[in-house]
Amino acid sequence: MSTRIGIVGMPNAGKSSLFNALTKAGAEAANYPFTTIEPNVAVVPVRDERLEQVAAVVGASEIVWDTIDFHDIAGLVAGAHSGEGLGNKFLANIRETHAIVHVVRAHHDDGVVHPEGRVDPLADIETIETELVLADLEQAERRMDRVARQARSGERAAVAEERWLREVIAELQAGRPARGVVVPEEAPGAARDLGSLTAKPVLFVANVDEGSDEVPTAVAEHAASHGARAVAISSRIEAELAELDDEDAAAMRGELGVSESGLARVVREAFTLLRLIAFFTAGEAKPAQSWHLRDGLTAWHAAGEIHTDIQKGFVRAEVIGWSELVDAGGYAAARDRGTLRIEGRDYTMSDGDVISVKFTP
Ligand SMILES: Nc1nc2c(ncn2[C@@H]2O[C@H](COP(=O)(O)OP(=O)(O)OP(=O)(O)O)[C@@H](O)[C@H]2O)c(=O)[nH]1
Ligand SMILES: [Mg+2]
Repeated sequence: MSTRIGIVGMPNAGKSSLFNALTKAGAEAANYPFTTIEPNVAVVPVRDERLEQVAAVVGASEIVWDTIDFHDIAGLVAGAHSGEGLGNKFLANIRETHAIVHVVRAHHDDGVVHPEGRVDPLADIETIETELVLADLEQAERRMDRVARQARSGERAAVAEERWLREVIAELQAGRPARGVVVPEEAPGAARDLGSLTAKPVLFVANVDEGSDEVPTAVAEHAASHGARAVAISSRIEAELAELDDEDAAAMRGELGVSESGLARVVREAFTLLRLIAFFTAGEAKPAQSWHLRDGLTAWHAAGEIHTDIQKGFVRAEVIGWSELVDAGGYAAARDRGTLRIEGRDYTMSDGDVISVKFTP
C-alpha cells in the first residue's frame, strides 16, 4: 500500500514550494496567503542508489521506484477548526494519511507576508497544533455519539471503543494530542475509524533562510519533547533546484554548500518516522523495484506488498543483502558464495534485502 503524507502549516509557510520541489508538479506557489485552494496530491519517487547498483549487477531492464504520496493543503489559521480561513475544509483530506509533515516558517525574507506579521516558528507550531487538536476534538465527539449508541447494546468492540474515545476526548480537551492514548485490543480499528490528526507521527520541516541548514533551537526542542523529528530546508531553494537538471542542480548545491538534497532528507526522515524499511526485487531483463515495509515484518508480509497472489501461494523466499549481491556481481556468483539464502515465511526482513519469492499460483 502506498504511504501517504499530509503537509500542514500556516499560510505562506512554504508548503506548496516544498510540494513543488517534491514533485516538480508545479502546484501554484505565490506570494499571498491561501494560494492552495484545491488539495494537491503528488506521487514522489523514493530514489535509492542501492537499487541502482543492484539493477546494474543483475541486468535489470529498468528501475521502478517505490513512491510516497504527498498531500498539499491550504494553510491553517487560528480558528480553522471552526471554519476560519480555508484550511478546515482540507483537514478532512489528510485524515487518511499515515503521517504529517508540518512546515513552519523560519526564514526572515521581508518580501514574504506572514499572516501574523512576525516570524516566530514556535508560536506558529502551537497555533497549528491547537487547530489540529480542536479539529480532532470535534471529530471525536461526533464519533462518540455514534459509538455510545452501539455500546449500549453491550457489543464488546463498541464498549472498548467508547472507553478509548472517552480517554481521547479527555486528552484533547487538555490540549494534548491523541497519540498517547493506547488503542484497545478489542477495537483495533478504532484509531483508523477516528482518523485522528494528532495521532499521526509528525515531521517538522523548518523552512529556513537560504544558506542555513540548522533547525531553530525552539523547533528542535519542541520536536524532541513531542517524540517528533525535525529537519531544516529552504523550500524556495529546493523548489528552484527541482527546476534544474541533475547536473546543474549538483553544481548549484555545491555553490550553496548544501550537500544532500533537502528533499532526500525529508523522504528519509519520513521513512524513519513511519519505521519503514526498504526492500528490493530484481531479476535479469525484468524491472528492478523498490518497496517498503514496516520494520520488524516478515518475508510473508513482503510478499503481500508485491502481490496478494504471491503472498497466498508463498512457498519460500531467496534473500540476500543488497551489498552482498553487488559484491558477488550477480545471483549465480552469490549462490556459489552461499550468500543467497533460502528463508521461510517468518523470516524478518532487513533494510536493503533483495528478495525473490517462490510461490504456487
Ligand atoms: N525567501 C524565501 N521565500 C520562500 C521560501 N519558501 C517559500 N517562500 C515564498 O513564500 C511564498 C509562499 O510560499 P508557498 O509555498 O506558496 O506557501 P504555502 O505554505 O503553500 O501558502 P498557502 O498555500 O497560502 O498556505 C512564496 O512567495 C514563496 O516563494 C523560502 O524558503 N525562502
Ligand atoms: Mg500552498
